[in-house]
Amino acid sequence: MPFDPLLLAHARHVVVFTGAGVSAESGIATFRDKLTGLWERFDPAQLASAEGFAADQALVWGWYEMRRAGIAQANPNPAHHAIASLAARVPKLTLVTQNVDDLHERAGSQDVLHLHGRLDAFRCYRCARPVEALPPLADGALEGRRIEPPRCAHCAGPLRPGVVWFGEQLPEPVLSQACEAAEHCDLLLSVGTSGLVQPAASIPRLALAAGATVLHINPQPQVSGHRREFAIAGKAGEVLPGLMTRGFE
Ligand code: BV8
Ligand code: ZN
Repeated sequence: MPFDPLLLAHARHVVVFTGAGVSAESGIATFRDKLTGLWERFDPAQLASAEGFAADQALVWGWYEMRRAGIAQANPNPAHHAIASLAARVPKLTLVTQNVDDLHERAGSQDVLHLHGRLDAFRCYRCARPVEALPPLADGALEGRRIEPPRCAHCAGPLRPGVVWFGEQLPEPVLSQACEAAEHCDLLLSVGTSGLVQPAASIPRLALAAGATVLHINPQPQVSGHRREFAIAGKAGEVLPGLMTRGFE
């Protein structure tokens, strides 16, 4: 039985849970896409870790600066805009993202719960002091090269991106707020995620177990066969605008 878009109009509380796929049509590579250039021989999980950073700070900092430069050049796509407009159409919407870009915010979404932190925040790797002013992007960052991380003004330790690396705990109260929303919503839209990274990937299952309807939007959706779990195979930037139209006819 297909998903009934009118569930959107009748929803009391919608959770939108996004992954890298929601930014794919903005030109941001997903984690499923093979790494290129200097990083070709690495798995993202190796680079996105404290061990990876400690092993080669310039390689990892250069990778994040290339991504930061790419995000700065990217624009929100119709999926980000559809999600931002949905917030005005339902009584309550909680947006939970695994993404470290600011494209949801640039599309107008507010109070975005970033489970894995944000790439536009930096702190000292050694003393953890947050850095207020973002360091300017180094020349050649977009092309991708090794870049020595700037130093902390307080302890001269290297700066690190404000993202959650593999092996690091997810931020609180963000994670608890996301779980709370999943357990109290009546509809969860899971958009552009492979569902491989824990504990974030458990959010849709929490909603399903608590009685919500879950809809996956993904070119290659995976569903468990649960009677309240649905999928629409397609690109988020194409499916979401249509869903918004049909959902509020
Ligand atoms: C923790 C920030 C413990 C950094 C990220 C074995 C089993 C289970 C778990 C583990 C395990 N071994 C280790 C773990 C734990 C580990 C983990 O889950 N590993 C995985 C790889 C097995 N998790 C952790 O380490 C977490 N921390 O567990 O801490 C702990 C506990 C107590 C005390 C101390 C420690 C931390 C995980 C966070 C890692 N950081 N990001 C950075 O960005 O550099 S994760 C990063 O990868 C992203 O944030 C995202 O979450 C994930 C990628 O997932 P997706 O977003 O889904 O993207 P992906 O590319 O995978 O998929 C894209 C999807 O989009 C695809 O399905 C595609 O079909 C679809 N798509 C493509 N185009 C479109 C589209 N969809 C729609 N429209 C399109 N146009
Ligand atoms: Zn410091």
